[in-house]
Formats: sequence, structure tokens, C-alpha cells
Amino acid sequence: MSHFPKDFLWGGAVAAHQLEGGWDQGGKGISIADVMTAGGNGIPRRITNGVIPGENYPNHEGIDFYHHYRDDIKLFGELGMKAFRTSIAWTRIFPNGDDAEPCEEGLAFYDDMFDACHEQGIEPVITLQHFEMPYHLATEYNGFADKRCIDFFERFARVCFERYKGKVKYWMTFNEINNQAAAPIAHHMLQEGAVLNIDKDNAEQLMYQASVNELIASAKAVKACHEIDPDAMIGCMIAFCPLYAATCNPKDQIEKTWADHKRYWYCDVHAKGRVPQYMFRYWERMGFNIDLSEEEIAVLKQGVVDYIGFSYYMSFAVAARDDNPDFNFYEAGIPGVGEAANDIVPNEYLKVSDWGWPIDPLGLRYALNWFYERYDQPLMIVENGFGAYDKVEADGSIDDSYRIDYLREHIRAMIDAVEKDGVDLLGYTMWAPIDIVSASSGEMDKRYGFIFVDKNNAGEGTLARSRKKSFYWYQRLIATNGADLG
Ligand code: BGP
Repeated sequence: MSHFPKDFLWGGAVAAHQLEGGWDQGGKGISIADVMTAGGNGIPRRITNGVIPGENYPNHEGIDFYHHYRDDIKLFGELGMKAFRTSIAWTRIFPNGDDAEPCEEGLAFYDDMFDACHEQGIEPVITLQHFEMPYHLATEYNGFADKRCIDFFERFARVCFERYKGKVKYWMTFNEINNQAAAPIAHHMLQEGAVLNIDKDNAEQLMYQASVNELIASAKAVKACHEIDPDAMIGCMIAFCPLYAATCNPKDQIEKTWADHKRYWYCDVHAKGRVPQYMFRYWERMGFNIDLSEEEIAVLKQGVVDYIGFSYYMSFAVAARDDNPDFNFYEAGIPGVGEAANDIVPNEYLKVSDWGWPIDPLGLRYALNWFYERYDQPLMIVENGFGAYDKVEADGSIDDSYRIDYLREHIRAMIDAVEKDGVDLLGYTMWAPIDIVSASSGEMDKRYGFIFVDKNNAGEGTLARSRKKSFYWYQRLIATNGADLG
């Protein structure tokens, strides 16, 4: 007998800054994403000092969802999506972050977008902060390094809960809040918390301070959501990459445990309402002076999330480093896995994507069990997908069988976790149903979609949408509630 839930939220996920465009329309202010240039495969994006004429900022236009959202959402409806995860651009609501009043035009934009979703029978799943701080908060306050940003975020969250009460049932606070600990280069601190001024010598302490402030802001938002709309559920969002001990050497296992602590302590705060002891001890050993008051500790307790959302793309293997028991994440990464922690070693059992991301479907079953046995909370897979180069044939068709293969194997592992292991899973919103701008590289040609968008890395193209082979595959899969894996 199948145990797969009937009301399972099959869907797709995106983020406002990666598809909306309209960066200076509808009263919108400049966000962090608006000052990030296009990078490339292996070429980092640059962060410019304000918006500089002549630079290429791919998020300025995105795929112009701002003007296409009704048609795009119709395509999502045709796909059969039950859920659409996107984010609210903070700068559409509060253009500078510290404005006295919210921007009505921005609020109305999301009102209509959520209506368009409901017309298609699609549940909006909304992230409040997806790599998208107002740039003004970065320049004037140094982002979440400053406690005043906690209040700005809470106000933004409250305005959203009041306005969209009844329209949005599933919320998330900060996207991939733990990225900054996994790869704490300026880029990630900027994306997560808009921390612009980073002094190399105290960068790690600053990262923890900004993280703590974001966690307090998240807890305040959770509390506000519970007060304003008790029918809604609000979760966290963790970037989860399983960390496997590279060998059965107990030292590697200890290293894995410690690496888990550093990457995933955020989840303990979200789901248990407290900072784990190992993190206090680490700060003490490192001589970090983290500002976290008794009052704030009480706030964390009141802000326990209702579910755990997480992204899953890849796993890593970690090996002990005898020379550096308290290794510092600020050291160089290894080639092929982006800016990784320095205890990560290649995993000979896994192939990698064209961007060097290890492909590990079984790791998703491991991830679901890891979360569920630790936190006993409902889970939601809010990102999982395959970035690849697609080829458009002469007749306009796109055979993206590699994407189907990737998704099929991950979904198989997910179904096993639900059916065989009994994990409580609310939904699966793959990344991303339509081609959008890559967050890490700014490329358009790193494609994830079932729907192709005619636009390339140079920004050329008609923006026309077309269905790839995977579109029909996912449509069938949803229609059969996961029974027809193709
Ligand atoms: C996650 C982010 C997304 C998304 C995805 C794919 O880390 O939450 O915003 O972009 O990764 O990454 P990329 O676009 O860099 O391929």
C-alpha cells in the first residue's frame, strides 16, 4: 500500500531577484542582488560600489517575470504544480529597508501574483529574505552586523503577514541562512546578511554576529506570524549538503560531527529555540565576543519554526586534518566544489555536474532521515535541481533527459524516505521550473527549468518561453502523485 500523501505539495521554486527583473520599477529600491555583476562558470560575480553604468547586472532584467508572471503562472498551472515557492523582494515593500511606510505598489504586485497562483490551484510558498537585502541597509548599517536590522526585518515580515493573511499559508524566514558558515567569503556574507564591511581579521566573528542577529530576526518573525495568522505555517530554510566521513577512521567521523555542528547549528536554533552548547564553547575557544542578551535568548525560545525547509543539491566527504583540529573555515577551498570548507575531499563514488557539484540522489534520503530523527518536525524539500547547458534543436525542441534522470533518482530517494522510513514530508518544490539567473554565477546558461527562456549569458534573446522534454515528464509525475517516474 502506498503511504505517499495525497495532498503532497509538488511544485517548483525560484527567488524574486533571479527572475522578476523590473529592478527599478513599481517604486522598488536597490537590493544587494542589483549590485552583483554577471560571473561565469568558475568566475565569481563582483559586487560593485552602487549601480555603475556599463556594468552587466543580470538580475536587473532577470527573465522579466515582473511583466510575464500571469502567463508564466499559467504554464505552472499546465504543469500541474500544486505549490510555487518564490520570495518577496524586500525592496519592493521597503525600498531602503528603513523607510517609514511600505510601498503600496510593491504590496499590490504580490497581491496579484498570489491571486494568479490561486486561480491555477497553486499554493504560494513564500520566503521573506532570499539573498535580497536592501542595499541601503548594507551601506548605512553594515547589514545584519547591526542589531537595528532585526527590527527592520520584523517590520517587513509583519507587513507581509498582515497583508497576505489567508493568501499565503506557507512562509519561510531566511533562505539558506547557514551558507555563510559553509562558505564565508564576502559574497556569502553579503548575500545572506548584507555585511559589506568585513575586516579580514574579525571576519569569522562578524559572520557569527550577523548570523545570531538573523536568527533573532527570524524568531521574531515566527512569533509575529503565529500572532497574526495562526492558520499559517512558518519554517526555516537550510542549505543541506550531507557531510560523510571520508573513511571509517574515527578521526574522520569526529571531523564530520564537528563540520555538521558548524554548518547546521542554525537548524538547532530554528527548531529547538536555543543556541547549542558546542557553539558557545567554540566562540569561547576562539575568543569571539558575540552579543546575545538574555532577553534575546528568550526570544529565540519563542520563535521555534513549524517545519524545516531545506535545499538539497549535493553532498561532500570530509577528512580529519591533524594539523588543525579547530580548523578555520576562512581558509581556501578546494577546486571543483566552489568555496568549500577546507576539510572537504573529493568523493570517488560520485560524479559531478558541469559546475563541479557532486550528484548524490541517495544523499537526499540520508538528508530527510537526518533532519527527521533530530528535530521530529515536518519537512519540506524547497530546492533540488540540476543546472545544465541545454541545446535547442533546429525544430525548437530541447531534449533534457539528463535533467529528468537527476530529478527521477532524487524523487525516488525521497519517496523511499516517506514510504519506507516514515518521514513527514509536506512537499517538494524543485529548483527551478523555469530558467532563471543563477545565484552563484549570474549566468542564464546554467539552466534548471522545465520551461526554456530564450536568453543567454550575454543577455541576448527574445525572452520567449518554450516547453522542454522534462516539462511533460514532470507533468505526468505530478498527475500520478509520483507513481509514474518515467
Ligand atoms: C541555492 C539558492 C538558489 C539557487 C540555487 C542554485 O543555493 O538558494 O537561489 O540559485 O542554489 O544555485 P545556482 O543558481 O548558483 O546554480
